[in-house]
Amino acid sequence: MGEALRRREDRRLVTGQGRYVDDLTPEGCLHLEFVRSQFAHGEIVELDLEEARALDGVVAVFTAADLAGLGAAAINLLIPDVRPQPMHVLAAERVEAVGQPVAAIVATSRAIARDAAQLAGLDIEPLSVASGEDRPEVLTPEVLSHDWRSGDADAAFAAADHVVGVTVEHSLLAPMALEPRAALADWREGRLTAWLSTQTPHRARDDLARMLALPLAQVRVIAPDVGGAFGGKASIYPEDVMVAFAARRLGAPVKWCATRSDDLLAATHGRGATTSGELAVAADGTVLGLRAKLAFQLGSWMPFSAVIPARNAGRILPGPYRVEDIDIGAKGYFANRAAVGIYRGAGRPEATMLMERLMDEAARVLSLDPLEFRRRNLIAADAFPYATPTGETLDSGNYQALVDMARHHAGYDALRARQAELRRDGKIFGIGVSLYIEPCGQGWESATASLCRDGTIIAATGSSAQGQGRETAFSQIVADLMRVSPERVTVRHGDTGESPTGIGALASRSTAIGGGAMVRACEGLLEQIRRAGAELLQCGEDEIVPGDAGVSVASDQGRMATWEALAGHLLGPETGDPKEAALCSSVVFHADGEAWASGCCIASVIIDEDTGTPTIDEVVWVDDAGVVLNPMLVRGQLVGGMAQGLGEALMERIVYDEDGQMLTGSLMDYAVPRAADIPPVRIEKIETPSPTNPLGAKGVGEAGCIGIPAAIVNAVGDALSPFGVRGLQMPLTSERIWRAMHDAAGR
Ligand code: SMO
Repeated sequence: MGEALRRREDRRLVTGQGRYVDDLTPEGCLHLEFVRSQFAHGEIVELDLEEARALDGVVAVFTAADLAGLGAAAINLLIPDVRPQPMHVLAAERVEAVGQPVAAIVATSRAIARDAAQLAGLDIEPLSVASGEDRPEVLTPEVLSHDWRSGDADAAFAAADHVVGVTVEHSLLAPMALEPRAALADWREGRLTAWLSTQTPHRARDDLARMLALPLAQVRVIAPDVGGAFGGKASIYPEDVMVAFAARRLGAPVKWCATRSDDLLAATHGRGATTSGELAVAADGTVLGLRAKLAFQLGSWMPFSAVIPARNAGRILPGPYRVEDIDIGAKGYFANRAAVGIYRGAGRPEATMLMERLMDEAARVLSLDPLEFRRRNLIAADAFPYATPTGETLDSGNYQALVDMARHHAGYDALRARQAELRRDGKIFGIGVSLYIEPCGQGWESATASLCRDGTIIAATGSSAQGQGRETAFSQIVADLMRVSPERVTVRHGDTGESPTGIGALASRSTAIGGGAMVRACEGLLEQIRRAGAELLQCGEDEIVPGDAGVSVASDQGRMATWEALAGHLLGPETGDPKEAALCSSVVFHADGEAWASGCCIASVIIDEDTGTPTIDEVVWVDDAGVVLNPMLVRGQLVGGMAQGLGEALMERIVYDEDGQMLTGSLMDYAVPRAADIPPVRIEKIETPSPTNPLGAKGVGEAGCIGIPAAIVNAVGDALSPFGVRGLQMPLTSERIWRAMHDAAGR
């Protein structure tokens, strides 16, 4: 542990040996395609599928009438005061978003299914469209409301020397996985097997069983290789359920794979929040109070984690700062659009952006350096565990050290001097700072560690994988604890038929909680190995030493048994399945509270005067992910998150027109960062171990999406401050920046 072990997945994946859902085509596989609504809101007047049904190769057509009696998908109602908007697998009388599935067509080939879908006669009478904004005149029913209050915010604001306010608009974003969504289902001998591109296979199994009214034991969900998810594959979708239903009804394998445009239109979106806040500050630079209103668009139905972004944004809003008196309210609004769910960061980026923009505004009003102003208000390093005013417990951290290290590695004072120099030369250069905290999931995960007949170790986890290198990380844990080489360890995950129950790969929780479970499972297995080894080698249990070859006796290294011999001793001499378990330890690990990662980012940006194009000069970033298991995997996660964070700050945006039609339905119109957009980044770390799990680990998966956008936006704000430009909204495209500079010049 702690070594930059190379990813064992990569040879397979980069040589085209990966197996994603679309690579699986069982004998006799049928293909499903959807007829989708072309209106954002309306009554279905007519749905004529006769022509589609008559097309050669069409096997079946399904409408909502065929699905009567289907159960409901689960929604996680972690906060009260939610009016759940259920998922409809197929629209019945009414459509509520463009792209909503209305009918399903099953054919012998994908091309025929698509052709048949084009032949559907779908007539919709349009109705007025809710746009999900916090304005009653645009028909936006409120479906969620929650408050966090502590101390006396009114008194704090009354006592303040200065009050600053900021409003931030987060565009809707696409959690852009390389592999779009995909589902394949087969029904055999009364059992359903579904291969899904999912980050939560056990949850998907539970949903499919409930919705199709099947016992859990008759449903198996397998996540083969998953090409990214980022929150967008954490909930069951109408398409998944439809594929499973059709497979069962037809008694045949049925497959559906989304196109990129299908996903832009109908996969869950992220962000889409409008936040506004006020900070009360004293003349000496002390933050006294915080007020905020957070408005989240929730789209036309709620995926499992729909309320999580609003909940996360509210509960972490004060960030790493000491603020006792707070009044925070979050609301969620229905809209005739795709569902909005978690997307890498899930409310944390929204909280960080608002708080960090407020901190910059306050520093400006107080004429204090933004880094110095932040430092004065940090929670002290000796104050952990720290009870936040929103009711959370921050387990550990050292925010002063983050700031000091970032200041040092960025050469902050020299950077400010360089800024002054560049400005004298007429250049537009800005420096932006942000601090973030990152809660890394709650609850439990499970693991099973087994010694097999052939002397290998199988480590099965309830956690899942979507490309992060889970097999590498978990084999590293097992190898370290069992004192064997990682090659001896096989990691199993993502198959409800052979891995223990679990929550999945999300919320930056996999290493801390899933890895914590693996540690406990290995400890249990080692105990069994000591007992069995002592019996075989005729010594005390505490004399047994594990090693790559097998177990030996501490006082006499010559006395040893290979792993195979130990397994054979336990299982008996008869030959059997080489993967049969001779010893096995299963645990469900409940984390002792939540682990909180943190970090400090400093970004410098230069803006082209003629075009407004922002170029990030450098990012200097100090992250505290607790004890690091594999620094190379951590760096990959941080840089990947940074790329998506940069996308939010500078270019990404889903656009709907006022009729609810999507204007960004392909990658011709929706901009994602490319390799050339990624700036030079220097990443340093501190390690404050988390006391909540046996590894001392914290999450890293979402940090880049949380901390980086605020640093970039603050850097652009700093660059444009001499122009009197303030409060520019994301994405900070060349055009927006250029217009703001010119509008300011014209005033
Ligand atoms: S947005 Mo993540 O998959 O919790």
